[in-house]
Amino acid sequence: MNYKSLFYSVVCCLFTAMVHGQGADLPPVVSATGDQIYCPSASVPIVVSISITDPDDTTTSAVYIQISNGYINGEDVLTLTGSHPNITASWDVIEGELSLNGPATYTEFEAAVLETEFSSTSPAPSGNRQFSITVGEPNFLPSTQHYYEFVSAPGISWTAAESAAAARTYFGLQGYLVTLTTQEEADFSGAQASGFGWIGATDVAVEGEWRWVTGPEAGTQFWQGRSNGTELTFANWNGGEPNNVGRNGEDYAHIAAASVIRGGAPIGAWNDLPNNGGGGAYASQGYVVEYGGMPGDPVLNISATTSLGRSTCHIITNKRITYRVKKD
Ligand SMILES: [Ca+2]
Ligand SMILES: [Ca+2]
Ligand SMILES: [Ca+2]
Repeated sequence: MNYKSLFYSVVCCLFTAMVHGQGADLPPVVSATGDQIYCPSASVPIVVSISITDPDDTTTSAVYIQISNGYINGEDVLTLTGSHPNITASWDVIEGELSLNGPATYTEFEAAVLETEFSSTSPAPSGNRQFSITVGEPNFLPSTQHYYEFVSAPGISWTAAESAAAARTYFGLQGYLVTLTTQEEADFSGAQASGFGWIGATDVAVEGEWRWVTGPEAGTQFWQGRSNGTELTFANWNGGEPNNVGRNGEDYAHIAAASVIRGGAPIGAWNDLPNNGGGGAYASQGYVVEYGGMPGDPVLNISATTSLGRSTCHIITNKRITYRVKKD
């Protein structure tokens, strides 16, 4: 091979790699319609139409349908109806998420999503609902358009977790140790971690200056001081935290286990720890990775959202039929 043909083959392969992204696995594209009205004591499909296309696959392992906004635990349920021999559904009451588990073809998943219905046991359900339909493992939060994933890695240090998160990608999106800038995002990630998980915050550079040091927010200070300190943007500390205890202090933040939440703090509240974590409920279990918002990320459409509005419906019954009328 002469230099000229070597040059062209390198350019060709670089170009091919750029066009096709990382490896051969291209993301599916999901779109859905369905902005419907819910009548109490009825059930209603969560979509009117659904389309899942994929340039290089015909099957996938799972589709997740989550009540991503307005979920009322103990009242709301998503149910798969109809006959879907290659798909089993499981309902996670904590996360408000119905998993449709295959493997099955996209066509089969489309049919299953079309026959997934929302219902509420409340005679007068309140508020609206938003549903997110996602192909893939990490959960999607419509308000940030980002994906979140807890990675189990017992014993991992914060600094190792930071590197490990940055080494992960999801359909070409750059991973980073999670940055939590709203209560919704903090609650969402807290529910996923369901225990201990490192997050992208530290005050190692200057004691008491708590900053996000990962992701699009890298460098942003969100808290000044200890537990009686000042919230500058958003913080979600556990009661009495951060306290920087011990001879060497505590400079790395994590989502605390539910068993140590105190002082009225929400599940998923944060604590500061040394780089290697602590013992018992403070022993490191892993970390939470966020995907989205980084420079150079590809544009993905692997989730779609639909919504459900509440209506005042009255029920008309005659001798033959019962039907519901939307009253608005
Ligand atoms: Ca974030
Ligand atoms: Ca500290
Ligand atoms: Ca602490």
